[in-house]
Order: sequence, then structure tokens, then C-alpha cells
Amino acid sequence: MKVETLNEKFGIGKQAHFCSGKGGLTMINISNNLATATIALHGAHILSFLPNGQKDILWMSELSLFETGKAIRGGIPVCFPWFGHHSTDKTKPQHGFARLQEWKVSQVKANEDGSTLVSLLLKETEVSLPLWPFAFAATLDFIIGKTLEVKLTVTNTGNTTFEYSDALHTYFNISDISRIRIEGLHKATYYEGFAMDLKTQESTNLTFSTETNRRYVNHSGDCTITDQGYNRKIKVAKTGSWVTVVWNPGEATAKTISDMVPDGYKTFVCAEPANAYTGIDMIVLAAGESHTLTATIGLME
Ligand code: TA6
Repeated sequence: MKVETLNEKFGIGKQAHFCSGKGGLTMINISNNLATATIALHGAHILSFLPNGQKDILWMSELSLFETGKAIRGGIPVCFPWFGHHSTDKTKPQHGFARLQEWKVSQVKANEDGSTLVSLLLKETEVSLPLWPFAFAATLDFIIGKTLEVKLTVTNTGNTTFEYSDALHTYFNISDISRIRIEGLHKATYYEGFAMDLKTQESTNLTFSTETNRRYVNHSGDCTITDQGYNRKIKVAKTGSWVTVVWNPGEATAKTISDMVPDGYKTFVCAEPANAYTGIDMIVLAAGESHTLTATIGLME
């Protein structure tokens, strides 16, 4: 749908305005009394979220691609219907196809509390079916207010049971990776990278001095990112998620990532509400069933 038509059908003055953004991708700019945000229809990908008077909560790579069929680096990539590599076919796109496809707008609404709702929809397509042969409806609801709520609901609209993994692969904007700590993972068990041994986090705080890529399993609690440099605490609350992924590539791996500047790793950390450990935390949906994963992200007073 053209930008003009989207504005006619769904626009709400300055509060919700569609435009052609970077790389010609269609985006919606939200500006209400509580926050501003930008969401690309490509991938249902939120690029920025600024509660009033604050620096962006989300990090965006200055070298990110903005191209049809390519993933955006930063913001919140939506990983679905699998997280990471496909379990049996490595030629299929990493983190699934949802972040590579343009989603449709189903609703934009000014809420009474001053926040703005944006609902986007993805169903099976000619692109998705060869990769994953199931009928589905995925809805991504964003509520842009004092906090950012992101809700991914997947419904099995076909006749056969399917399983999937998912993640809201959130890149948080931080002052410096050496000046943050994450709380909420004490005593949680995790897998590091591709290692198969389960470890337990003994420390109260997770701090970063090297590459970190952990999947905390059986973890459905909240996390808090305390940033000494920006003097703020970001709370990441979630529902419908049993895995928390924490990722920072560190210096050496960052150099191998082409859509990120070499020291880009210093200014973000990913803390990701997910269901993402093959064999343990897949979501299984019979015909007609739905599952919802939500993340609520905001600053602690
Ligand atoms: O969430 C961590 C992770 O799965 C890492 O292993 C790392 O590869 C990262 O996601 C980024 O993946 P991407 O495909 O966006 O480069």
C-alpha cells in the first residue's frame, strides 16, 4: 500500500504519520505526549523509542542496511518462526523470515491514556511457505507510551500442528558496555554460545568484559539494565517467554559484523525475551491455537 493511502486509512495527524524512510522502506513515525518512536513495516521492526526527555532506549547501527530482504541491525528484530540457525537447514535465513518481510498495517489507534497502538500483521506468503510450510497469522502490537509494550501473537490458522521458536531481539542503547550491569539472572541456568553444558550464574549482576552469548533457560522473570554512564535503569518485563537471551559480540566478533562499526559493540547490549532453545522451549500450537510473547520496556524512576 502506498504511503499516501496508509496515511489516509491509518494516519492520526502528527501522532501517527507514515513516510518513506531509509532505503525507501515504509515507516510510521509516532509522536504523542509521552514518547516518540519509529517503526518500519519491513520486519515489523521498531527502530527507536524515546520516552519524553530521554535518549533513545533502543540502539541502531549506523551501518545498518535498509533493504528489502535484508535484516536491520538494531532496534527490535522479530525472530520467528525460529531463533538462530534453522535446526536442520543452514541455508534458511538466520532468525527466521519474519524480520525480512514487509508486514501489513491492521490498526493504528490513539489510546485514552495518551499512548498509541500500532498493530501489524504477517501471514504465510509465497516467500514463507517454501521455508516453513504452515498457515499462520502473526500480529505485532506496539503500544508507544511512557513504556514500550511489544506483543507478538502467533495463531495457527491451518489444519496441522506446528512448533516454532521466537524472540524480541532487543538492542538496548547504553553508554558503554563496561559501565552496565544486568540484574535478574542470579541463579539462572544458561547455555553459553553453542556449548551443551548447562551453567549457573552465581553472581547477582551480569557484567561484560568479553563476548557474551547466553541463553538463560527456564527464565521467565524480569531483567534490569543499570547504566552508570547514562545514569538510568531500564526494566525489561516479559510474559509468555521461558528463555532470556543476552548477547554482546565483544571486540573481536564485532569486527566480523559488516553492518556495524568495529566499536559498535560498546554501545549496545541485547536482552531478549524469547522461546528459543530447540527441543526445550519451542511453542507448539495445534490448529486454531495462539501464543503471545510480550516485552514491556521502560525506565525505572
Ligand atoms: O541473540 C544472539 C544471536 O543469536 C547471536 O548468536 C548473534 O549471532 C546475534 O543473535 C545476531 O544475529 P544476526 O543474524 O542478527 O547477525
